[in-house]
Amino acid sequence: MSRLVLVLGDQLSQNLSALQEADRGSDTVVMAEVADEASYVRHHPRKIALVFAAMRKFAAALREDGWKVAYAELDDTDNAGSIVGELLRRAEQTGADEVLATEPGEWRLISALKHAPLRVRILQDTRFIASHSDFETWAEGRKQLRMEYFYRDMRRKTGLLMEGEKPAGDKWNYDHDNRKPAPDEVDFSGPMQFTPDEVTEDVLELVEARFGDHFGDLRPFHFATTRGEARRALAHFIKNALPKFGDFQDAMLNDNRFLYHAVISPYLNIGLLDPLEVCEAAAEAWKAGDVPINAAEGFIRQIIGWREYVRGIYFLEGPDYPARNGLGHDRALPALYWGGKTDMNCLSKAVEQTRAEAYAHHIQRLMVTGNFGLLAGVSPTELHEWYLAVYADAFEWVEAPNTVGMSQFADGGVIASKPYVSSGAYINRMSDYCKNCDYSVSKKTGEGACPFNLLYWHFLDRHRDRFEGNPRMGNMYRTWDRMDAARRETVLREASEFLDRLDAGEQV
Ligand code: FAD
Ligand code: DLZ
Ligand code: SF4
Repeated sequence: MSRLVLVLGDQLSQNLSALQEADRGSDTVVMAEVADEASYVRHHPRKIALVFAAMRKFAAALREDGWKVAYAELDDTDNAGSIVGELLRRAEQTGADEVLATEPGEWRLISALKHAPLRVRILQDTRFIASHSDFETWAEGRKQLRMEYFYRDMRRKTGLLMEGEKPAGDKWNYDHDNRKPAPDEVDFSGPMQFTPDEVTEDVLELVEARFGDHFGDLRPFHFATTRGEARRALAHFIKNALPKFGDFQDAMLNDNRFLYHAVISPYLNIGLLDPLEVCEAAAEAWKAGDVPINAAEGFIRQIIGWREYVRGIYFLEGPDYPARNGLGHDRALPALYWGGKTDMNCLSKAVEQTRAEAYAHHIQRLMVTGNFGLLAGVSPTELHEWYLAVYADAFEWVEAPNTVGMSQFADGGVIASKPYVSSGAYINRMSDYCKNCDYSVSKKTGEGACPFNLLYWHFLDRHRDRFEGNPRMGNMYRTWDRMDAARRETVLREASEFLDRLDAGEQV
């Protein structure tokens, strides 16, 4: 009997476990652009276009390699509209009696496959360095699941930046050197851009017609859509930006959307690049003397550390994780996240570039849009859906732990040991946003005071019971308590008034 081999839109890797297990002589690969996947959140049009264009080219490459591929385009009249529907349709057409699938990166789809009226064999996704059982073994018996210790194990396991048993340069982590404020000039022209070919153009027209009303600019579309292109984009980054990646990793600029960032997460997450090949390229550049250790280590840590760690947490914590709301936040997502006008320049810039690029770098996501959501008490579920929709690299296994856990502390502290909150001072130190803002970052209260300054204390005050005993937050509470009572009252009143205006839909 023949089998079906499911390849999802974020499983575009030749070494996918389902493909390795299959027989190209007798099995049929099933790939499908389906309405269900394209609309479970209102994805940024550029994300949909990236996934569809890369899927079409991957299917063509598989056919060239001798695979039979049953591919459904979104507009095919008999398209069943869902992954399981497509599998059923293809099973009927081919007479296949089993489906081979690599585990999807989202509980929703795993459950759909498990409940499908078909025999589905779900295989491990071996494109990660840590398997589920590796992560469970590491997590077992630990009171706190801190990324740093997991990361050291991943360094030992991969041998990356290791000198025998010791870390290169005798230090595991060079983060201390990686917090330089924004530079005056950036000598990197940004990620490599690719001109759409005919296949991509067809997809762009389809996406324009079907999803043109979603938040986000579809064009210009310059993403890599094949493995070959993604490898060129990686090489371009390693040569031209990695040397300064570490220094300016946390910086933000009004007029530069990418600084020295790689912008390879979409390619890693849909399978065009392999995490180990990416890290090996960075380690080689360090060995060749082209890249300083703080840059190579900082970059590799993001991938074998953070990326693997958040995946481990997502699968360890279970299907309820994305819906957690440990701080009981329930404010509706403000319209400014969808491009509504705001006088806060940092938010305006972060959202504007999200619309234009389907990309913002980590500190923009964490310390601008995330920080504001947390300080303002926005529902973490609404924020989670927003992040999942608007970024080209957003897939639930990686997005939810970053949003619900790291950014919103809604998982009760599984990921973060304290909430990532800051006043305007941090944003001012790391960016030039405040120079172009209607608010004044140096004003703590009164007309024109930076809203982050007000909301920061409002957050700490309203969550005093939860955080006062946190050893990393004691100083903050002591500073708050040293302020005179009238000042504290003014801060809290002005913060409440600001939140009332936000709720009323006024421009803030
Ligand atoms: P670089 O800064 O150049 O880093 C290199 C690579 O490291 C990235 O490509 C990425 O693969 C990896 N990486 C870095 N930080 C993380 C992290 N915290 N978790 C996982 N991988 C990381 N990343 C996603 O890939 N998808 C998401 O949906 C996503 N959602 C996020 C939501 C929030 C609220 C926050 C705070 C972070 C989120 N991140 C997400 C992590 C991070 O912001 C992005 O990986 C990074 O901005 C991607 O851009 P880059 O390729 O230029 O990264
Ligand atoms: C993100 C996405 C989109 C927009 N469309 C499709 C699709 O039509 N077909 C498909 O197989 N995959 C798509 N994807 C990726 C899936 O949503 C992804 O596999 C799951 O969210 C699990 O990570
Ligand atoms: Fe953002 Fe406040 Fe700076 Fe304005 S002053 S850019 S609101 S941090």
